[in-house]
Amino acid sequence: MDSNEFEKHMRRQEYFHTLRCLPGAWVVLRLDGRGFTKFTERAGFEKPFDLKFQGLMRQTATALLKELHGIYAYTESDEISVLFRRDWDLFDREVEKLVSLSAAIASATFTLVSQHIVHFDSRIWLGTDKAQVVDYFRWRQEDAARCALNGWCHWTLRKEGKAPAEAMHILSGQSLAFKNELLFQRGINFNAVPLWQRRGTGIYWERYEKAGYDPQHEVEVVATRNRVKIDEELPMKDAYGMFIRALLDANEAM
Ligand SMILES: Nc1nc2c(ncn2[C@@H]2O[C@H](COP(=O)(O)OP(=O)(O)OP(=O)(O)O)[C@@H](O)[C@H]2O)c(=O)[nH]1
Ligand SMILES: [Mg+2]
Repeated sequence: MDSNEFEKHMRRQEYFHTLRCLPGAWVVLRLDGRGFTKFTERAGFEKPFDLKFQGLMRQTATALLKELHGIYAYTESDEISVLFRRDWDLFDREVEKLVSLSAAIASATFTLVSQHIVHFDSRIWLGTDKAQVVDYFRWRQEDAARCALNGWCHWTLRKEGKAPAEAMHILSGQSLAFKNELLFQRGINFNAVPLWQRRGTGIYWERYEKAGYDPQHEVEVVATRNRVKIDEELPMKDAYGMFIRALLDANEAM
């Protein structure tokens, strides 16, 4: 075998390297913190929710949005979803690159800003039409609402002195009404907890006008720029679906 053949032969075993995201599909990367149940406890973040922790997740999501040229990032709990235009062609849509580099960017960013070494995993979700993408984000938002209610119930019981297994037993198989009532009896109105806890946080580009001065022509000028908006008051259900739909329409490939 000459060296050229040897090279080809060995490369063939980079078996997944030719895998690419379906052309024309909407891509969502979803990242999730590894072992964050233990990590958040060890690092002393407030349970069930800690705005400082959420701030770190938002910084991480913003880094992904910027670095990978996304159009929308959504974060809830220890996960981040990042949406890309259907004609997005970063790294030629190579699966290995997208998954490994997104996990690297998230892990490095969170580690740097928090001063704790953490890891994120990453996976790809593909949507072949806009309705599927709307469903995807509604799905993650429903997960946020469910986890928020469970988290509030679980930690309220724990703070009363119940053991983890006991708290889980009390909540197991119970209805939404039961859980809302459990909190209400303890002076917590779940509908009044901050919206970001129940609905997650959206991060996207917004245009704004920046006033400046053109020294050459000696006139005031207004330039249009893009900046990242952190939306802590996302709409929910159908209204959230319409919000996502509008974002997709605005970013439709030509
Ligand atoms: N203290 C605290 N914990 C949080 C907060 N947001 C999310 N978490 C925790 O992050 C964990 C996320 O759950 P999972 O991703 O299912 O569990 P994990 O331990 O990360 O496990 P793997 O993802 O499978 O590695 C839960 O235990 C949440 O309680 C927060 O604001 N404060
Ligand atoms: Mg996790």
